[in-house]
Amino acid sequence: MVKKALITGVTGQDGSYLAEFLLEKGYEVHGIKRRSSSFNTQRVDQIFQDPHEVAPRFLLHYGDLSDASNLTRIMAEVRPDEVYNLGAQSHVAVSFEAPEYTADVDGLGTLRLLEAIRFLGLERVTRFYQASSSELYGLVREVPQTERTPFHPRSPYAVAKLYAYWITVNYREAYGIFACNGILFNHESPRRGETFVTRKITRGLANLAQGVGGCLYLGNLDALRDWGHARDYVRMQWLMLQCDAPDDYVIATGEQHSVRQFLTWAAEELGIALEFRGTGLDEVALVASVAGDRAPALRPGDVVMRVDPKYFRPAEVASLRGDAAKAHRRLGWRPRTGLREMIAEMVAADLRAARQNALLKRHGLGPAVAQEAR
Ligand code: NDP
Ligand code: GDR
Repeated sequence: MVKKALITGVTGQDGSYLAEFLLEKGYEVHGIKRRSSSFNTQRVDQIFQDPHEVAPRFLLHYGDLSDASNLTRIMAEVRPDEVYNLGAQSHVAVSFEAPEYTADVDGLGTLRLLEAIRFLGLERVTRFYQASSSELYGLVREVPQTERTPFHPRSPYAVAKLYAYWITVNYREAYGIFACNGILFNHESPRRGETFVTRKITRGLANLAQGVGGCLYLGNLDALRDWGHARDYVRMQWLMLQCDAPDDYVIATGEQHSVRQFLTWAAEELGIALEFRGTGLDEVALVASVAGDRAPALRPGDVVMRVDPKYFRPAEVASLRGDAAKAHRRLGWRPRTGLREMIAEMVAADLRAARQNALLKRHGLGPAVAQEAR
């Protein structure tokens, strides 16, 4: 029998990698996508299959985590062996601006899926993965963080995810559903949304290097994060649902770096050495030297980054570093891609796009490059 998986958030970074991974494993993959006024399936276009084919193995359904009847209907139609709940308003800063929506989608959305499993009597049929987050730890209590570290969420996003975490545990204990939380630390890739700090940096610097964009504006450069590669992390999402018993796992690299360090290494991939001057809100990053042919538009002394208080959060999460020993011990999981390797991959992808942008610009064509994403 071909296994069926249902993925919420299939159009996002993780959803697209997970769909590819499960298709390679022979699954029939169903994804829930939101209706939008313009196409929003770029990340899964490469695995699209003609729905008129006799037996397509990748199918998309319109849906929304705020709509219980819609989710229940899709669940009843698909009767999945595995549900991966990756859909979310996933931007921490945006959650301060849209707290109620974030609570509805990220918190109650999880409940709606679990209730659909229960309502349809699928408790012994459907395994459930919840995309929990290192943001649950919030205020630093201990470093590194493990499955036993107490939670102290610091944003409406994290508070919503805390509800989702506990409702997943509760449905496991109350109804015997095979439900797992993956407490994932930050993971990135060339498919990362453009407004998360890593992608904002790699995309912004690549455009600057090619002369199609202005200075990069960032917030807290001292924030410390444990950054891994999304491709490695979706493998673990699947592994968790293949165990004999459901449980919760931290997924992390165990290494920690600052936003400033990430910026420095991303610049190095473009042949740019940076010099930081000033402190706090007056800190800037200038080009110290340029080598090679990847940054023809930059000269020593050019300012590539300024700090903008707009990007500081009402409450910050200062330091995250995870200990994934349990995942290693029980599931044999270890990350495969190092941070420098991942930065090189992200910069290379954004450089290709930036060169194309520069070409379009030279011909008076093409998109205006908005540097100042969130
Ligand atoms: P993305 O922001 O790239 O993807 C989020 C997905 O959720 C998109 O497909 C988006 O659709 C969809 N979505 C948003 N709102 C709704 C809604 N109301 N109903 C249905 N779908 C919706 O996130 P990632 O892929 O990076 O992360 C996947 C999950 O893992 C998220 O839940 C995130 O919170 C969590 N997480 C992520 C980490 C990371 O570092 N990446 C770390 C820990 C947890 P659309 O494309 O239409 O916007
Ligand atoms: P995070 O990721 O909040 O950790 O949530 P993000 O990349 O947004 O921020 C990381 C750190 O960088 C600092 N920062 C900036 N962040 C953004 N977005 N833009 C900036 O200009 C900027 N300047 C500095 C932030 O303050 C923060 O400290 C991500 C999301 O994927 C969540 O869904 C997920 O749960 C967590 O990772 C784990």
